[in-house]
Amino acid sequence: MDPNCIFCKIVAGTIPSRKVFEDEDVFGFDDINPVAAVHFMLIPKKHIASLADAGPEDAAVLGKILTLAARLAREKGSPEGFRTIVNTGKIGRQDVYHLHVHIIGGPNPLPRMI
Ligand code: DGP
Repeated sequence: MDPNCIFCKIVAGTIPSRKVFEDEDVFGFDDINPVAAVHFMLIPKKHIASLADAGPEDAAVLGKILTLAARLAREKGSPEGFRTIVNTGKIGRQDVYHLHVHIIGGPNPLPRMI
């Protein structure tokens, strides 16, 4: 845990969040500024600053996050698909430096970004 990291504090429960998932490795919670009807994030509990800082030892938790995404998106109201985004570093416009995967969806098709 990084005591200065807001997502570490969310995992620890010292900052409240709307939790959507938790196990020993992964925490999921709704984004505070949703951009669509469904918008939550999955994060490793371990503090990894960004995707650029993940190493081979983090492959299992990253795989777990990606395989959880579809199940949780379905449960949260996005059964017909969703978008995953991992903003990384300054160029990727990352704001919070604790690796997180955005899962964005809902009942309607999203605007095309790429
Ligand atoms: P980014 O680093 O740009 O990929 O996005 C960070 C996201 O984290 C942004 O969509 C807003 C969200 N966020 C920031 N602070 C909090 C918080 O305290 N609680 C929750 N639930 N979300 C937060």
